[in-house]
Amino acid sequence: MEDQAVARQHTMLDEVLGGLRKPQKRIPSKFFYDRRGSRLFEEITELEEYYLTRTEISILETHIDEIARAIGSRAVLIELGSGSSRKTRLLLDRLPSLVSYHPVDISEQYLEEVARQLSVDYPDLSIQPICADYTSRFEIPDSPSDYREQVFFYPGSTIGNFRPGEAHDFLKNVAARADQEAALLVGVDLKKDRTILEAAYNDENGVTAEFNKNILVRLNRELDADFDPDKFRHNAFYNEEKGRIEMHLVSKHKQEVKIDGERILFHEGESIHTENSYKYSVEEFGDLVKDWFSVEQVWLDENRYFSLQYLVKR
Ligand code: AVJ
Repeated sequence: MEDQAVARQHTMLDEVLGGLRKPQKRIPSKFFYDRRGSRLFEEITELEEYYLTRTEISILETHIDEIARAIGSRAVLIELGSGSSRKTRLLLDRLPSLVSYHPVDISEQYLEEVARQLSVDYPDLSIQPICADYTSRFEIPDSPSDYREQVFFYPGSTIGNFRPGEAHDFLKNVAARADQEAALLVGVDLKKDRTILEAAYNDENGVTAEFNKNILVRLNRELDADFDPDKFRHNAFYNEEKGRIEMHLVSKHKQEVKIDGERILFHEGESIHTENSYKYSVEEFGDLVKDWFSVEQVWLDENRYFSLQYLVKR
């Protein structure tokens, strides 16, 4: 293993053990995205119940002219958590003068694979993938000198994974690293009826349950743990007071698990909190960003389920 990979694994072990020693056990949701996790997430985005992806794509398609105009010519596009880059293709198709595209993602193999395919499909575009955990320090690459503006693309409502205070810090961090003039095109899932929200995280086919449990499979492989995923049950619900979907893995029995030699005890019914997915009103999100960005434009679908927002650095 290369030094960098070893260092990454150390932080992963520290972060996982740190979380599992807490009274409310937790595992950071960014660890969902190993190869299988990324594939399972792609499967989630195709589910009938999971309205987020298709709604965001329809907003992008409907308003692509206005969005392309907002981004303008000769931009550098930096995508945070690029995954399949599927939505980005809609932008790339409309932005022929783009100077470069930098997909940033934590999942190395997947990132390389996606970047390779993109360079086949967009032979004239300079594509420079960056394998990084953009939630910690991430370096914005040097851009060629002839670009006009940096535009960060952060779709999918992934910003909902942060608690509001963390989201505030994250936005500060992006603004601090960006040029004087920079923009952020961000997808934000909106507050709505809880039955719609809860269905999106409890699909009939159990793909989300599989995605949730895959984090344990990953810990077994990468951190020498001995979880039995069948001894945990998927639980996702809307916490209305906090305005977030919570995902948990609930221990079906009293049990003991070992990770890197350390014993972790579970009572029957005790859970590991694996994800938060915050939902905002348009107004709440405007409040969240206002120290660093001003909201220039907000595009919504007809049901007002989801928003795509164009923020400019203040
Ligand atoms: C990729 C973080 C936006 O919170 O909806 C999907 C991840 N988790 N189903 C979300 C997820 C369970 C997703 N984000």
